[in-house]
Amino acid sequence: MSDLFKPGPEQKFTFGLWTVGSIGRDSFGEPVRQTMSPVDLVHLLAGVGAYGVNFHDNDLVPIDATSAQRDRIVSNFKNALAETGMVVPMATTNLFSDASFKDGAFTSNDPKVRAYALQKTLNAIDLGVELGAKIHVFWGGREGTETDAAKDPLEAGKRTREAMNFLCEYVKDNGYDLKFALEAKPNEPRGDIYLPTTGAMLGFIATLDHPEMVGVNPEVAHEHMAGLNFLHAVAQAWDAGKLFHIDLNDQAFGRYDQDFRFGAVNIKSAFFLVKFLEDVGYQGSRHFDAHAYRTEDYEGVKSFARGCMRTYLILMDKAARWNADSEIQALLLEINADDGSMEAFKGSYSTAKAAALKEQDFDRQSMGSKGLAYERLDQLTVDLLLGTR
Ligand code: GLT
Ligand code: MN
Ligand code: MN
Repeated sequence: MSDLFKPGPEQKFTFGLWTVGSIGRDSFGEPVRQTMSPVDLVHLLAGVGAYGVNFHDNDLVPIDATSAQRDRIVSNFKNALAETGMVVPMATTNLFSDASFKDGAFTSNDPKVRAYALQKTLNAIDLGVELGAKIHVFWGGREGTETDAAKDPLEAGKRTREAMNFLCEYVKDNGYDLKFALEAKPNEPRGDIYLPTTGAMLGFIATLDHPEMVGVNPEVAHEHMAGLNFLHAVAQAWDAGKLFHIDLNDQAFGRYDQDFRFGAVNIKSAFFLVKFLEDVGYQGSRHFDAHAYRTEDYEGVKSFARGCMRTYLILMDKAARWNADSEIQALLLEINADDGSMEAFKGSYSTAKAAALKEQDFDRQSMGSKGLAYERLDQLTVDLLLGTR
């Protein structure tokens, strides 16, 4: 593979322990790969050139570990990080696997489950911070319903808000340098999950006591499952100053939660996403929340991980070419041409401006009949992506 597409620390490419560590279990089939230890996974990731590794509390420390076992596991993991130079930018809490969370964690109707979820998250925050994490992700996979007879959506919202407010205060109380990133998903494993899109999360964050501590972790596959344009969700999050983290993968529209290798399905949307992140200067982790096909052994898992990063780097190169392509840029200039005749109507409101605007004649026919050359622009993009340009 050419050096041009060699990952480096500047891209902050990260993977979850649960991604390369996926043993390929699904609802219809048993595991197809042996479980690898967190320490071995750190070495695998370092070997393929990743920058960092993220984890759920229980990816690293089993849910029933004693505190002596926890300390030994954490110390071995720290050694592996030191040996490989890998870092832990993000940690998260598993609030979905254990049977106690079958009807949700923060939104459960059972106050004991809600309190346990809080306790588990406090411990997971401590664990993440101990290993250097600056972001704590919240993915509420079980926070939803199959029947709305079971849970009151208003109550569920209040419970989630109360939990997030409590956890923000805990972070402040302990002086941690930590922010939260909320990850939306429309469904799976629940019939419907609350706050199903990144846009819904952004609206919810504004209702918290410390909105400045909380942003989003949008995932390609999750917006695509909802039939939405991922780039638009990311742009809205960026505009709001809330793009704290991102989960990159791929997913065919309308399918189950596929979590495929980045760029495996829709190259054009992956391209515009990479171009956006590079153009705006996104500085966070580029986290691949995906896993290898179930057909693969661990060599295939490495190919999967290398592929995620390589595709990102190729698309970065394509984005630079797109920005430097004179024909594309000339078209963009033409599309965005401004003859200055509307200057008087731009900017903020004034009574005089509104009055003048009401007097202005517009040539609707010429506006409506003008061709916009988007067909040419899109084909130039396709040519560029297919390597004929
Ligand atoms: C789970 C989910 C992901 C989340 C992870 C963080 S867990 O794999 O499918 O989208 O990001 O909890
Ligand atoms: Mn997913
Ligand atoms: Mn995710």
